[in-house]
Amino acid sequence: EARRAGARLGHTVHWLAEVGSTNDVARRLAEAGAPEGTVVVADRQAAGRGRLRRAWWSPPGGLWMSLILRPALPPEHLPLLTLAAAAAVAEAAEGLAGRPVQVKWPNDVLIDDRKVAGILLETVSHPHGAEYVVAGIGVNLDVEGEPVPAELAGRLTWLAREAGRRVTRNELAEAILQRLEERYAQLHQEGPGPVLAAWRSRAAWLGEPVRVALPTGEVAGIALDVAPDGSLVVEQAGGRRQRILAGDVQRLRP
Ligand code: BT5
Repeated sequence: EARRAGARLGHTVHWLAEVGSTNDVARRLAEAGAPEGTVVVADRQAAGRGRLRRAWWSPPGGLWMSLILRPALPPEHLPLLTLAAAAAVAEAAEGLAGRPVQVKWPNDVLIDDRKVAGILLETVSHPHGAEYVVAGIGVNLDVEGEPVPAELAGRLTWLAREAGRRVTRNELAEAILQRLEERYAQLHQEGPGPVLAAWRSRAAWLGEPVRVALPTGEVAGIALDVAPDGSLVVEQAGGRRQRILAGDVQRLRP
């Protein structure tokens, strides 16, 4: 265990060798009553996951981290935690890499259109209203000579490569937790405005034609904005605007 003295997030950090998914470890700790701000970090994940049970490649050298949050936010603002985390990771990565870092709706962090990090928020509600959120953050930091899986080659990048220097997991985790702590407090104190503004200022593809894959089909149009509930606003041909709560965005190139 390590500590960030006096911090709201990261007061307790469990560093583990190999786990299935740090999100599962954090969930077990949360169920057992671990307080908000407890953090789990693993050297590697055997079953790291993304949204919709997709696999997340988690070799040694990356930052695979989950945080327990017990937010006092209205339920409609919970999706903003994903945007707050993505903005915090982008800010931290940009500071360390010295390269512009963008966010892509809803949960991606990109450098030059390649994914450097992803966020996976899992919310657990109980009948009695007690609720916690596990915020999983995966950052490709270094790949330590591991071959990049063929299906990801050219679509991902890692921070050491972009920074042109070694960045330690410690300094990256510290920078992310510090930024996230600020954004998390801001969300509670000031509502969605500042977090949305921070996210928008780094957003990739706003104003551009996109195609969004939904469980039920597909929507094509211009990605106009992100709404106060964290949804993506897409303007379809003919001017009809649609708010999308979950989906995968692809850029449409002319
Ligand atoms: C995400 O899902 O981007 C969320 C990733 C969250 C990972 C963290 S690590 C700590 C915590 N514990 C976990 O088990 N998870 C969290 P999604 O938007 O669904 O993107 C998944 C897709 O990204 C995959 O289908 C691949 O195409 C691609 N991908 C997989 N591994 C990647 C990697 N290391 N870097 C970049 N892209 C990757």
